[in-house]
Amino acid sequence: MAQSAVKASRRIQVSKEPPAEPPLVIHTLGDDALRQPARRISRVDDEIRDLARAMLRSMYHAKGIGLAAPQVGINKQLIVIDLEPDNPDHPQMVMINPEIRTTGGGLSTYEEGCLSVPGVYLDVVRPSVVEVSYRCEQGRPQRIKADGLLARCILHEMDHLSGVLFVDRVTDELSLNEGLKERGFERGDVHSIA
Ligand code: K1U
Ligand code: ZN
Repeated sequence: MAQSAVKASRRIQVSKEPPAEPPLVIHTLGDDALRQPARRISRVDDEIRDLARAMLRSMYHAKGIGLAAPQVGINKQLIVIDLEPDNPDHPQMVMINPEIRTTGGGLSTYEEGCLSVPGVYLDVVRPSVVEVSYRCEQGRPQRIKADGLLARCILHEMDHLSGVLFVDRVTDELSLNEGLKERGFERGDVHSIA
């Protein structure tokens, strides 16, 4: 294989057209797979890149802007993000073994959703800015300082890697109970963080 072809196969760029069928099934609140801390990835190889591609396609199918491997039942520290799924020129992000380096910028509140708790949207307070180190799909170390929706999405996806769901961080008990009931989820499956 030519060198350029080898490099291209290590890059991740999948069609943003939602597939008719999702390659991977997304687990929902109450499923134990969502509560396991994810394992570090020791080698970034084709298997990991294929998983990232399948996760991106599943995310586009579900109309989300992010997805973490535990949501598709895979216990690995891998997340994918695309804040503009309708924009073909907006980059797709793959983050392997992400680690929070700093948080700052005060706190902000945002109404979050989660593909693992479909139809439930509730306010969550998080740091406004986050600095994260990770490896990209080619295994190279990266560092990013994010704010706005990107910071929000990174923190939400990194929670998934620790077995934490956004509903665990909701402090408005009344809205939480209503939102869960409306969508048929059990309050007992939420592990509220004090
Ligand atoms: O992890 C996930 O379940 C994906 C989640 C990411 C996320 C959304 C909002 C705030 C924080 C994290 C979703 O994509 S849920 C779907 C959703 O809320 C949304 C979809 C398209 C545009 C904007 C939001
Ligand atoms: Zn989620």
